[in-house]
Amino acid sequence: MSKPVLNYFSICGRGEVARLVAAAGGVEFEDKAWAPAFDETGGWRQGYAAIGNAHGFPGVLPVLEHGDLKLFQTTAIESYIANISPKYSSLTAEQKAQDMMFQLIKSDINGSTENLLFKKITADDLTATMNKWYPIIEGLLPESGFINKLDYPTLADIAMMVVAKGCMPFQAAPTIAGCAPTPDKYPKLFRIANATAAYEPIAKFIKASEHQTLKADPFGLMPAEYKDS
Ligand SMILES: N[C@@H](CCC(=O)N[C@@H](CS)C(=O)NCC(=O)O)C(=O)O
Repeated sequence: MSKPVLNYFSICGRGEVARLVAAAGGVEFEDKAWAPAFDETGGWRQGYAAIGNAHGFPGVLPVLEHGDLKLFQTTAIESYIANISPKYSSLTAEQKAQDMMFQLIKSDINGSTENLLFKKITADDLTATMNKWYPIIEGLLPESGFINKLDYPTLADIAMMVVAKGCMPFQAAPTIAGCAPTPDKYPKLFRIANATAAYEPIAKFIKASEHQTLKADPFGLMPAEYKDS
């Protein structure tokens, strides 16, 4: 069968976990990035809605196309890619459920952080939300190793890496709001994020990524040192 095609904007957002799990799981895919993601007004550059609409979906991204299978909804796409990977398809029900729990934590955080960037909530609102999320995540993470106790990262670790390292909206919004997490305060989150980013297939993918989507910062919201963090 042909390679899966992932349609998403050329930023981190709801596309990066799918990209990284494909890389980690050895699933060859086409990373069809809508670039530039934004127009000069700061809104999404128009035209992308036709991709989902063509399959009867709402006009949102990500959309995955793989032969006859068309999917929207981020979590479904992430899990599908993991499940067609030889590396992840044999995970136990417990491991898959654990992965999905962290995928959905990431998804909730995506919603709150983008709400600040789209000015739907205030910096104080986001700070209150994130000051609950970061300690909860820290409390759930293991002292050593990856979340599913394998010697390689799974979707859960990748989702936490994106929360800790992804620019838009995961780090950009907390940075604006003044509530960005630090390794001092949340050592387990950053340990897992760093170990996941260092996993060879992931490190290789990030290095080669055409639009550097993980850390893409189209509005220049992040401090200079962020790129090397
Ligand atoms: N529930 C969907 C939401 C998708 C979504 O809202 N995507 C955003 C980008 S992160 C989008 O396409 N926004 C453009 C729009 O709403 O017109 C999912 O989880 O994939």
